[in-house]
Amino acid sequence: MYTQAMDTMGKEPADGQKPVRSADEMRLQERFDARIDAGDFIEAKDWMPEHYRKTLLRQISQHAHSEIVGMLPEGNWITRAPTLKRKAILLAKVQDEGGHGLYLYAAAETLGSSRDQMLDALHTGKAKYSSIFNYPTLTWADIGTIGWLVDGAAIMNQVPICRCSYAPYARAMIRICREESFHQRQGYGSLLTMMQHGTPEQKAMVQDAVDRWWWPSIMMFGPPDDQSPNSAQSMRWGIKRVSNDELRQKFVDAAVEQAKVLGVTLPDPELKWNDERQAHDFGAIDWSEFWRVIGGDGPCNRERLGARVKAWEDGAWVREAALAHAGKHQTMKEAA
Ligand code: BYC
Repeated sequence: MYTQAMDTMGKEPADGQKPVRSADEMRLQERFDARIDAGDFIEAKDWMPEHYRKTLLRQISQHAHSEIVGMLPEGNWITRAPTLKRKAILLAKVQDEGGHGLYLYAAAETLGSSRDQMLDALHTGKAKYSSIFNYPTLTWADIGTIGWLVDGAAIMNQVPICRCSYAPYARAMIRICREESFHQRQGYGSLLTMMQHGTPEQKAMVQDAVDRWWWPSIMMFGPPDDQSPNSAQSMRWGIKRVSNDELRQKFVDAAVEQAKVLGVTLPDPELKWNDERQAHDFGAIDWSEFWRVIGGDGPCNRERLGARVKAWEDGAWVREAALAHAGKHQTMKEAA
């Protein structure tokens, strides 16, 4: 069985012992902490603690894998988009996701891991990718709903990462977030067209897609703060700027208003405005489902990973040909 739960990147040694550090290293650590406290950005060439480097590598590579695996459920609908306009938009969106993956792999490479190592971790089930892409896209309305809810959740989570303390990640995120807002709007626009001009069947299809994607979308922000082992340290280092629960709450509050305009019902009978908190209360999330999905046992985990591994194996001849071509040119240059 494929699992996403074996990633060891970014973890302290198993025996919990801290390595002995020299006086020089302690000075470097103090300087690093002072820079983080002052809100400075850290560049690839700067000294950084090993745990900071590994935490970033874990998060950025997981993020890159999510973009690449995220192409699969949407790519599945390119040939079946209802109009040429929608097909062109979806093609552009899926291509953007591939680009996001490449920016992020490049940012992760600055931390000392090769692309081959990261892809190997994905293909062997050691590295995680976002839980959300282990759910199936059953109808055309799923594509609009992914744009609205999944890209909407991604923007909510990723805008604060534009201020991440690690500069190469922050720079990649600025470009990604610009494109994500187009993705969110095209999804919402597509659903709005179906809800305002569609047949009763099309409207029901939108509601059904929202019913299936709502809970997995709010799980995307990760476990509750008190069950999030990485949050405290990542917040201290300025890798994460806003907590999982705070982002989830902001997303729910925004989505409630958007759902009203769309004319769909969010599938949570406990969702209601709380005047005291000035935020919406919402029902209990089924965290056992979340842990099961990230543990490798979601509806499409095997299919998604199988598709990535197959694409990698089928593309071997392209990589070999590109290397042979580059080698030939190098030899010709040297001979000239
Ligand atoms: N799915 O301590 P926590 C997109 C893991 S791309 C799977 O809170 P952290 C898009 C977590 O890794 C969306 N695993 O962790 C693409 C940790 O396990 P490990 C991707 C999850 O890192 C194409 C454990 O649970 N976005 O939207 O502080 C088309 C405990 O969690 C998830 C990013 O990657 C999850 N949802 O916080 C359309 C954004 N949540 O590694 C759209 C960057 C948690 O300790 N990443 N886990 O074994 C982040 O902001 C953070 O990594 C997270 C998790 C908020 C996701």
